[in-house]
Amino acid sequence: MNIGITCYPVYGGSGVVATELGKALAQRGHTVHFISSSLPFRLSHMGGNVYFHEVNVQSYPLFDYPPYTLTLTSKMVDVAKHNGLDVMHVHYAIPHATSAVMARDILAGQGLDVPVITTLHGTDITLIGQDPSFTPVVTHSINKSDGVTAVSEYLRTETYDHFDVTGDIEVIPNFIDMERFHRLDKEHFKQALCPNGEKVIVHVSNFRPVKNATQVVEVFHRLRQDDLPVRLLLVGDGPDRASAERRARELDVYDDIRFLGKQDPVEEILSIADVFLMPSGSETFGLAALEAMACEVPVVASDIGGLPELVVDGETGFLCPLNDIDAFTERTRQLLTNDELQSTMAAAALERARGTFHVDQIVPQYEALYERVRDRV
Ligand code: GMT
Repeated sequence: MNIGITCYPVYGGSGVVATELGKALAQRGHTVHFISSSLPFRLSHMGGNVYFHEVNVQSYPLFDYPPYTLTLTSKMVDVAKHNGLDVMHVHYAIPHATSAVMARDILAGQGLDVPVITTLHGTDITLIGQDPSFTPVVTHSINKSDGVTAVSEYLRTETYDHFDVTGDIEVIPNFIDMERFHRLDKEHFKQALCPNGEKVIVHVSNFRPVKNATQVVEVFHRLRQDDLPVRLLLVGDGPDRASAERRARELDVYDDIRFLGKQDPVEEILSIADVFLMPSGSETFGLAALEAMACEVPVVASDIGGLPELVVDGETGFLCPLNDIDAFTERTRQLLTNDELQSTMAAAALERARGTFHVDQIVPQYEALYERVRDRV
């Protein structure tokens, strides 16, 4: 099939999922056209059947705000028409679903039938989409899509609870490419960071307030107070990085923490981790946790959102009440001080990632949906 994919190109879960999906579809023989404001950051190697179409927004003295949504719509029409797209698959409802629905209607006026699939990811539904300035247009765009998917049961329920959505929403969870994400031998790296055999805690996020990155520093401080030999690696960047750094200095643990910033080879860092911390206040799925699990790292996460659908409490890691720093500290300590428990959970995490969320298991679900909407069955 000829598949158009639109996503945010920057660091963020929905863009990662969209890009990995496009790459997997291309590997399975489809032709994939990415339509986005810049090259999606994980799309470094393009094969012969992967194309990128940049959306160039025009500025004009009259525009206080250049109308990106309209430029994107026109680009979708152009790409669909000239490349014979069978389907347009958009990731994150705002404004991608709106543009795609408009593009489909324009194409229909020209005698072309190009259905729209919208994948709901997270804050498009749980946060920003619920703002009254967006709700009517998000509801309309979902209802007018030809197929709608959500990345977890939790997100599906949230959508029905907060929007007047009338059609079916299919749950297709996020997935993992085990060829890339698996535990690598990174002994030299571990040795350099932990010369005395210290354990390693890792947190990966975009440091938005919802990720509660400062809580990771609080947990680490409590573990260090008991002289536990442990180091903390913080991967990513964003608005809360400065406050996390400040808190680390206040608590006098800065020297035992490495703020690594944005990193592409996350799997190399995860390969030396003993525990992955995700104290998020909201998480529809938790892709970063799945990447950790694939690298045999047990996850200690908040018991909220879609995380219970990923992390099996007491088996592949632990779920803790939201904002309960004591519980996070205690569960992390258990894993760092009990090697047998840690390795049992590490193996179970790998098994869950491979058995339930493997790319080969999930991508065919998208292909089946594309065929259904294309054939209107
Ligand atoms: O908040 C982010 O990390 C970005 C956000 C997005 O929509 O781009 O991520 C959401 O989608 C990811 C991929 O489906 C999920 O794994 C994340 O859990 C979800 N983030 C939130 O719900 C906060």
